[in-house]
Amino acid sequence: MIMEYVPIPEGYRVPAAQQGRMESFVYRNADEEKQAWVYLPYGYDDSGDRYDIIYMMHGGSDNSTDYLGTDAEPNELKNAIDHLIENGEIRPLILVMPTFYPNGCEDVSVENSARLVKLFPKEFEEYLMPSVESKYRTYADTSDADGFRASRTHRAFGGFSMGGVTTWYMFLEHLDLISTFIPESGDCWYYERLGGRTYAEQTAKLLCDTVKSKGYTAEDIRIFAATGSEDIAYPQLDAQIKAMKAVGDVFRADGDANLTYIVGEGCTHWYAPVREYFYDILRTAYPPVKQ
Ligand code: FER
Repeated sequence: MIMEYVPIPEGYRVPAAQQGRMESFVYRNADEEKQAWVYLPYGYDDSGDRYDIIYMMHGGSDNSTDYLGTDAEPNELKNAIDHLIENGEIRPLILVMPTFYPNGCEDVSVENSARLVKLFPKEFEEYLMPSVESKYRTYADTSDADGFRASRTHRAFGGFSMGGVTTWYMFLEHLDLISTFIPESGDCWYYERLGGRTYAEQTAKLLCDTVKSKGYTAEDIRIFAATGSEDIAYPQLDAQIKAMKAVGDVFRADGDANLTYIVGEGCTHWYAPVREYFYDILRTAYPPVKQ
């Protein structure tokens, strides 16, 4: 399905009356203490409810503040999400912005970033997700493999650029933990760097075979991909998406679609449009839950 790129309305860029909270979240991985940013929706503390959760990864040489900002400096996307929730356009949800860089990492080259994003699915499964979801009220009843698998339909992972590359690694490794994937301006680098174009058919087949080999079907996964027509990642992601549509019945772009694709006309490789695609995706992917 092709989804239209709709910019964030001016009135949604400014602070909402009912504001969610940006919280710094510290956890340990195998080597050190790391920090992520967490967005908690307005009313979280009083509700006792459980919430869908979305993890969003930044791009190469960027950091965990780039998607939503911080508590001191929330950005237009954070404000827009507050408005969407306040006006009942989406369900309230929890967002987590982690980083694939170790603390103080000075080598943010594409080579080193590509090496690190490949390692991230392990950190996610062993350290980040259990730490986050034992603290915050997600649909994981228990913070163990059973609890995380049983709640996979309430968990999403996405990201921009190298964060999009990360998203495809997460797809290959953690379909049992995650149902919804939001790759923005980043392709799958399983075969080689920029492999979404150079190995488009092979990549599509690998993704398709991964779904099937784990016993899942089209109904079990959702992909919301986005990029800009002038984005440096466009040729890679576009070739990959085209090949995915052609590969068989696992990725459906028409009818009962599970593969949704936004191309922002004239948009380039940076956060302003990428935050807006995410705003659009939220409105489609997370409608309010009917009482
Ligand atoms: C792409 C995916 C990721 C791409 C670039 C990147 C040029 C990331 C680059 C960087 O972090 O420098 O398809 O296309």
